Amino acid sequence: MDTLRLVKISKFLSKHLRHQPDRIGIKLAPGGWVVVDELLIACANHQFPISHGELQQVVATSDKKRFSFDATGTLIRANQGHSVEVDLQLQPVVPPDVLYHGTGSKAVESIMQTGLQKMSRHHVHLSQDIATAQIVGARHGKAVVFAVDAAAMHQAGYSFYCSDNGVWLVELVPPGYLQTI
Ligand code: HQG
Repeated sequence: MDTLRLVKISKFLSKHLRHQPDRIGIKLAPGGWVVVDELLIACANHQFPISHGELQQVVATSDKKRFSFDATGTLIRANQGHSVEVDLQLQPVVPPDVLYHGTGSKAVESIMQTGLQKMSRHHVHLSQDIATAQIVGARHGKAVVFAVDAAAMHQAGYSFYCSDNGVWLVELVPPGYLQTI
């Protein structure tokens, strides 16, 4: 499959598994799961037929492991990034001492005042390495990377979650735990 088709399918799946399942008449079960066969029928019914093979290839090759099948391969979900109400059933885990968040330079002042907010997503997204944070930040203009004192936040009682694709998630990062690097 060519890259263009791959990206197109990935975007279509992101849109409907994270943001607008209603648009193609699917419902996310707890955990964000959708029956694969139902998804493929819904896609075909909405002028976007995807073969089972293509779906498997997109899940396997997505640069950020955006989607997962369950153990049986009959269910699929987006690993994170939802804006619709969904309980991903993630378990809180002890975070690494330091995590990183990349943003655009224009947002820095506001973030220093009100902290990192989840905006339209369910959580604030953090990464374990600076390079990833830089790439995420560059999506918003000139990238600025914050170091997050996750150890202190954990100590203070904040819950951290790690999605299937290694993105760290937290409800909020107050300004006191942030430092630009
Ligand atoms: C900023 C992509 C002003 C925040 C990426 C960010 C990631 C504030 C933007 C994933 C703020 C929200 C998530 C405040 C936060 N004042 N700006 N108080 N608090 N912000 O896209 O973290 O392609 O919702 O810094 O690779 O950029 O979707 O979050 O710049 O993994 O798979 O508000 O999305 O992955 O932007 O990106 P986003 P994000 P996917």
